[in-house]
Amino acid sequence: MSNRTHLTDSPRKLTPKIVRPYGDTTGDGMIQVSFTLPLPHDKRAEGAALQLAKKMGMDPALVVHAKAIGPDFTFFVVYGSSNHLVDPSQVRVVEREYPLLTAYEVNQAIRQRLRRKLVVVGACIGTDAHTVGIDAILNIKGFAGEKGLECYSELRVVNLGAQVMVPELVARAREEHADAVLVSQVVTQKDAHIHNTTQMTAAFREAYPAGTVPLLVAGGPRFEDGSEGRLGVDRIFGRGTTPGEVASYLVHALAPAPATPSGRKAS
Ligand code: B12
Repeated sequence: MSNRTHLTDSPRKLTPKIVRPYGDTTGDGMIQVSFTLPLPHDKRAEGAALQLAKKMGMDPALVVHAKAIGPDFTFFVVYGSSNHLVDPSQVRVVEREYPLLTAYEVNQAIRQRLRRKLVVVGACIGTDAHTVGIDAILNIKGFAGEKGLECYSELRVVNLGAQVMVPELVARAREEHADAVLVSQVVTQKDAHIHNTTQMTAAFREAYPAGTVPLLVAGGPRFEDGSEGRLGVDRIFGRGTTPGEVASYLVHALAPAPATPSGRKAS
């Protein structure tokens, strides 16, 4: 499963209303955080780390690790009791909105409903060179025991690889008559993933007549759940996504089951 997991408990187990983190004894609130301060490593820096921990609601707090990273920075690990409470009933969970299909079902659905191969163009855009994630989804060898999209007989996959500039991606998507464009963004420094993705979606909307833009999908470990609208993409996939989830989504979005007379979708 991806980041979109069910938090619902088994019916016999009741979820406690309020919880605190657990360290040595139930509800002791113990947590561990790590961060870097732009200070040389000395006693003052350790005091500053504790000051930050207290402001974050950790009390008592202990510096359990401090290491200089060059002359002007120190990395800390702080362990302590958080005085915040967590209310699980207030958590909003985004559920997967489509059924998981087998590879056979994906191929059948595309063959029967689209009557041609579904074309997927994928790339790691901007200066991002982290291709392991997109390759896990697209390459035959796949991920987590599942074969990648290249292995599906009814998908034609064009993987453009790393550091693809947006104009090149748009041009290639047009040339290949892409039904779906899958982009990966792993680097999040200075919100690069957000800037690159919004630039990409704007470029597609400019290049294609309204209503003909391919399905735009972004993936990477640090996209915020539910930020599709802000980024202009149809779907975001996060940490731990498997190729089967993506293939099932492509069917859901591009080759959906026709509605039956009762208004229900046929399986
Ligand atoms: C391997 C790696 C590299 C390799 C990349 C090799 C390659 N060909 O990909 C190399 C050594 C080149 C590299 C370089 C750099 N890296 Co690096 N790298 C990593 C590392 C260790 C693993 C990333 C990885 O492969 N994960 C495994 C894959 C399977 O997971 P994933 O990417 O999350 O993909 C899954 C999902 O997110 C999703 N997914 C991802 N993309 C897509 C796309 C679609 C369409 C879909 C549906 C799903 C999907 O599905 C995948 C499978 O579940 C991470 C740290 C870490 N442990 O994550 C740092 C990390 C990503 N790198 C980092 C950095 C800073 C860099 C450099 C800037 C370092 C430097 N100073 O030079 C450079 C940047 C190079 C560049 N121009 O991009 C930082 C990024 C920090 C940040 N906030 O952005 C990290 C987090 C390390 C760190 N903690 O500092 N890196």
